[in-house]
Amino acid sequence: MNRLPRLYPILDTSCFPDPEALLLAAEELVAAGVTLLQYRNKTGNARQMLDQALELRRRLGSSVKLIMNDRADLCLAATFDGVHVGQDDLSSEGARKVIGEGLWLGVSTHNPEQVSEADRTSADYLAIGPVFATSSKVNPDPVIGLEGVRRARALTRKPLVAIGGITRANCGSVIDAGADSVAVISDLVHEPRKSAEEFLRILR
Ligand code: 3NM
Repeated sequence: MNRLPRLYPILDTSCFPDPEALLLAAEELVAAGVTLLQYRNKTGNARQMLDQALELRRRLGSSVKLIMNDRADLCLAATFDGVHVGQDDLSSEGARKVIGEGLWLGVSTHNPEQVSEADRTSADYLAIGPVFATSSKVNPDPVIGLEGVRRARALTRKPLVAIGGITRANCGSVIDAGADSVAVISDLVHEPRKSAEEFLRILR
């Protein structure tokens, strides 16, 4: 896996009124310079998810890395570049078996024990969070703060993605705490292009 880009936007279907709005946001993010995107759909059925994922791939082309949340099977079916699994999804070993060696595997962690455990897997990168309070996730784990990012940094040499409540106002401090990249949902929803350009300028 190459180095992670500083900004890792997540397109969560619950933030958009319809599939077309999500696709337009994706195109705006790419126009801003985004090169890595996650598709997250916690409510749709598999058929809807695959249709939308295939359309994302078709519209964005192959130069953007696309990561499927949770569903290793749909990652393959949609010709995505990787899958991201949480603590309640398929295990990293299970996901790796489905996607094979070549594709990216990301794993969510929320405390030092989970970081150390995920560090021993074949995951290509680890996510740690929530760094700050977030309303984009149902039943989020306790907030870990910048100290939680520093602690995670000390426990793994894998690329580290910080997530949860990260905005243009606080993203610099998250990178300074040791994260390689910031994953963002809400602060990219309104005016995706302008917001992503600002993130990329701050994190350059
Ligand atoms: N996972 P926002 S926090 C999807 O802690 C997700 O693992 C988290 O959205 C974790 O940028 C989170 O709007 C939500 O806070 C991130």
